Amino acid sequence: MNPLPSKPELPYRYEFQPNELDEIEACNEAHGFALVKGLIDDVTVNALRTAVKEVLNPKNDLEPRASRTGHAFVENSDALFLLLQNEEFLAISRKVTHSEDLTINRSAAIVRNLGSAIVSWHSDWSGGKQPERLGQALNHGEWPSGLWFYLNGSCPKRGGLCIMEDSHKLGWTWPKGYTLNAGGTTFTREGEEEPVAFHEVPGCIPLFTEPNDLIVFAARTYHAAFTNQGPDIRLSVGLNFRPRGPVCIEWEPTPDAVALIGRAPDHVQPFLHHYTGFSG
Ligand SMILES: O=C(O)CCC(=O)C(=O)O
Ligand SMILES: [Fe+2]
Repeated sequence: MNPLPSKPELPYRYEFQPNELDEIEACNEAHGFALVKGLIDDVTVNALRTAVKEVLNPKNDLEPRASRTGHAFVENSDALFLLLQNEEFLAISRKVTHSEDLTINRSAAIVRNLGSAIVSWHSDWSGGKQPERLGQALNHGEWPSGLWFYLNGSCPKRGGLCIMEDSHKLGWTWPKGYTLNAGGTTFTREGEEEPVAFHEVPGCIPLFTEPNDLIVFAARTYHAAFTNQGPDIRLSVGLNFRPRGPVCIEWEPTPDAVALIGRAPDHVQPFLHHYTGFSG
């Protein structure tokens, strides 16, 4: 088996301190991603880890190789409210969403057991066509789809994330000479039959982060994830925003969203104007 990729040396800086707002935004615009070091403290990391485990794996019965995803995670765990008190996180979110006033767009958490299947290359963006489901409507805009914390740290061995550099740009195509198979899991090189691993195509950047770091990627950026080789169940949580206001077309909030709006504390309320929740 080919070795897993190590941290790449890139000709540009993509790791930033939380106060480097202009640089974070410029890197995300130029290359489709940026990493922010040490954004949340260990107390928040532990609160988020506990929340992800309690909501998605409360009986600790996740099957080997299995994954579980919880959508509208903010409705199931008040731990996400901590992020809405983190002024640095909010400043970054405002900057990359291009808006002073934010509405929570969507949130999610994922657990991936050892041996989890890879996540094939995909872009979350579903703009360009009239949305038929709320999930499509929430992925319609140009605001970054990824504001993620990988709570064990991200690296290939631990099932971490990788992104395709520059793939957020209009007209971007897979590198010449490479063909992606139908499942999006491997490539073949022109003139060769032997498949190469999904991450061996030029432009793949495996992300190496600590649990306190934020991963930002742009709306259209292609991304994928490695199988988790442990030692721990992978825990991740993501939250993104849109400029304050309704999603691209009128959409009734789900009952769970209405309930959240009814009970959320004052500091969370501004982020719930026009919040819809998630219904698939
Ligand atoms: O689990 C991951 O690392 C990526 C998940 C993802 O891209 C998605 O759910 O859209
Ligand atoms: Fe995705």
